[in-house]
Amino acid sequence: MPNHRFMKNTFFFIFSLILLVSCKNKGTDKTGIQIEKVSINYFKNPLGIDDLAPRISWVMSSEGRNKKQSAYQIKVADSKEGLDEESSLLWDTDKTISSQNTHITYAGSPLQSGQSCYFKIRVWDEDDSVSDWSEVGFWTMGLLNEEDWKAKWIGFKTKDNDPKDPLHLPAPPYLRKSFSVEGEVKRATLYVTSLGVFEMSLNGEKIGNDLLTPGWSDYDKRIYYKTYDISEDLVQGTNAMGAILGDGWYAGYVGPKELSNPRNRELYGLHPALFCQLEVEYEDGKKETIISDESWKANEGPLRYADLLMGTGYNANLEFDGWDTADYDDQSWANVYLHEGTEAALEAYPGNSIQVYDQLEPIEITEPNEGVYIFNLGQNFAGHAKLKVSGNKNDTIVIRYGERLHDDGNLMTENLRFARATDTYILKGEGTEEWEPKFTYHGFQYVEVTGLKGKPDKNTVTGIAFGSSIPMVSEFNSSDETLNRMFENVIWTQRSNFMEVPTDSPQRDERLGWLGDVQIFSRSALYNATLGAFNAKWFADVRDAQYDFGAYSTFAPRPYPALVWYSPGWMEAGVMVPYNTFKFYNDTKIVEDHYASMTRFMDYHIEKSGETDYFYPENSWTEVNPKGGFGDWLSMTDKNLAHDIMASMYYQYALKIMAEMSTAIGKNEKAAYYKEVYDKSISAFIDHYMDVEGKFTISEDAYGDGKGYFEGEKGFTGHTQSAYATAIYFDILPDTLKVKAKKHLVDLLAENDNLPSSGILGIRQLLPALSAVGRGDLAYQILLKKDYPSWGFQVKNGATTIWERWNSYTPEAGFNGEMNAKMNSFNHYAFGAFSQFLFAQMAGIETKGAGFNNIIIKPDLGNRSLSHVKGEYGSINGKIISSWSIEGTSFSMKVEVPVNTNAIIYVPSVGDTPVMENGEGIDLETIKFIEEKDGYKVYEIGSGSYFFESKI
Ligand code: RAM
Repeated sequence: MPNHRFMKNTFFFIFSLILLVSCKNKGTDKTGIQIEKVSINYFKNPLGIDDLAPRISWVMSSEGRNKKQSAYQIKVADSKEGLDEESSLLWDTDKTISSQNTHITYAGSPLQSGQSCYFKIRVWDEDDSVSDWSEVGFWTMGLLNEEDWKAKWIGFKTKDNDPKDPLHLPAPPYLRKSFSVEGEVKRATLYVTSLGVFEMSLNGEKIGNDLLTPGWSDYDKRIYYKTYDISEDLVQGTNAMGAILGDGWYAGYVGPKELSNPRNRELYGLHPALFCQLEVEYEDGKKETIISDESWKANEGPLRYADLLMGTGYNANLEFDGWDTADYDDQSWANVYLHEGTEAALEAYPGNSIQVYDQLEPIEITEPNEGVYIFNLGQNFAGHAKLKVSGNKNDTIVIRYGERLHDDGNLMTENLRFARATDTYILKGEGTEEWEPKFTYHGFQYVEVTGLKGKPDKNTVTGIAFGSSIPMVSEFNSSDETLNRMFENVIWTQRSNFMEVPTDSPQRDERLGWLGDVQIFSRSALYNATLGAFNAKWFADVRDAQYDFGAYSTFAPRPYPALVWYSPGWMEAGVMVPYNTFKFYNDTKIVEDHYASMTRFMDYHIEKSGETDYFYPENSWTEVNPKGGFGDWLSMTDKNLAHDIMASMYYQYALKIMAEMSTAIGKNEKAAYYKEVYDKSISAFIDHYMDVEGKFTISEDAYGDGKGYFEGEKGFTGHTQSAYATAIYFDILPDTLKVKAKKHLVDLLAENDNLPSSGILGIRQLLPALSAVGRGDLAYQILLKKDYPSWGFQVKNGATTIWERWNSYTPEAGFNGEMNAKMNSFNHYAFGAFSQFLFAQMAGIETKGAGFNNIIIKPDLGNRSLSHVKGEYGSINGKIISSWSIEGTSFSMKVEVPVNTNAIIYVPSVGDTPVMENGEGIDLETIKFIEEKDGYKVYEIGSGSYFFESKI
């Protein structure tokens, strides 16, 4: 036995020494607190924001325990040096007594167009010692006033490439402009947007790392501009700017073929256009503005077409070297035309632009037919393939993409439906040629290449994975390899589908922001990534797509203005996802910005349900299509779960969280109102649908022959896993009924070999609901199954992302023929909603209240079949770790809690066996014992690292 006390003392001595030395080097700090990760509106050093009251947040770290912030000071100035001169400060909070370290709203001098703002922060700790100043952060303001914009909308109309092609695929215009720079440049800022998507270059180099900018919004209502600092890239004398424009979501093919009739494209406008303004500030105070206007020249180029769904065509023989450099002679180029542009509001891009996050090498190359090569990248993802080939002039390489292979080794593309997803490259025949498509993306694991002259190798194709640049902040691993892979699958699925908006799928002609899928996956997604900005951007899309009568549309953005389509369980996302986001970040601005819209939505619900005691009896949703909405979509039950039961519970949950959000922003009357409707709704609902045994019963006759309902011929029931799991998870039942509901849920599972039958409206609820009623053991059993249908079954059958359907593929039925061709994605996050259970219950990391200031760590050990689980979540306050192990009857748990937070720790422990911490009995001076409950000993701790050991 090592002598713990000795080790601890030695450790403590060495540690103090290190601390002493580092404090010495650090100047004034006596707190041991380092300020890390300063951010503005969730971004590090953002450029071109248009928020006049940006919010400042920071994360702190410290080696010590129980470290707290008791006060802060923030200084903001319009130059770095100005931070030390009283007279040039824009804002100085002085020492402000407050423990708040997130979302501190700027309240200094009014911010101006184009202004640069530098800031630094220091804090006082629990002993009133002050820390060192943080590193200096900055942000810049965008162009805030209409008059600031001098640019004009410009474009260049091009023709279709191939008149015989039934698709309309015009050539992306190339635009260019030379301009001169004379004098020392202090700052050069490019503000740019487009109708369609753009890629801009300066002196032959692409500007920035973003792809598919400026992203997708309802272009009739708002259009986002991006800001780039190109101060370092200008040269003295002549410079040149280039722009290539793609159709993107604006003018290209978007969405399912049948929804986008008749032309399936040009949903917002016919031709792409550019709008840009370069502001050059010289050291001598002179300013110059270069804008998009009639003086730009235009041409067609080597990029023959580029479409999100259909792919890209490129003819390298048409390249014009140096077209975007100063020396290029553009005399033969045409003039641009002044595009009609848009009346939409011009706003600073608030989201996370799309960027490359990984590159994948093939793990295998096969040749199923002569000259047809298939590269297996080992991972399903969204992006494109980079090509490295050599050959003769005019050799044509065709690249096709697929998620799976048929049994004969050929690419499976039936599930892409109308998306052609094909890139074509025509060689110029000069040595090794490297090429990447533009303005398109595909969902794939396999790349088929034809047209090669020789045998390819692993360098011929590289997978380029890209998606919205959301900061990834989670880690999960356990002693079960399949579970670890399931989690990886969730991550890849999230990255593939967080593509500007949260989409359902990245491969077929769909890729829409389906609300049902987003709400079910929302908490899982929030554990994995910092989504404050990404979600807030999408909420604007959700508002823009909301119907005047209050309902939220089935997807947002909604590129089909005339389409009236909404569904219970989908539309509640408009309230649920903002709520989840608020809960994760304590971001009340999100609630405030979205509140009027949410109120309108709730008014609509309340009015509709008001006719029937504020719930939905059978057959209440005959006006929607399909009748009842989509229901527990893709469930595996014999009969459909009555849509109205789910509609009622989702509505009730919306009432409940609206009450909570109303309170959070001080609207107490509204909160009371929602609570009152909620209470009425619940009691009427239970009276109607639950018998005394707590069983959901319905009047099946009310649905007649089920005509008009999706798979209505199967008939309806109230008695499904999803129904009970939802009632328990939404916590809408009184305790007596909850116990009964639990029994029904457990019985239904037993009848089904403990395999899930839920569709996408119920699946998130299943495992947490079991945990909530003390059956975490069953939740683990389900989670770890590998039989059909289960997540483990997917992994066993080669899944590297989450499938759309439980039966997307089975060894017996393959891809299910017809069904596959209609709707079958292998990269769909809805069923990935199980993964919130890994963090919230298995690792047990939850927030009490909003924003992970008060943290709960309550691991559910389930059936104890796992010997190890580790969950890590990078919260807005810093990293939270819960990592536990079981060895026989010994349990240990490593916990890390960030500075300025508290945590309630539930240590599993039997009877009166002692709990140890760091090898010793609990030090009750720093760790507060709270209670013993349900097999846990409960403690309250402050920040720091802890190591608990107990007997279980
Ligand atoms: C499918 C989408 C989505 C689902 C809707 C009802 O086409 O992929 O997952 O929400 O239908």
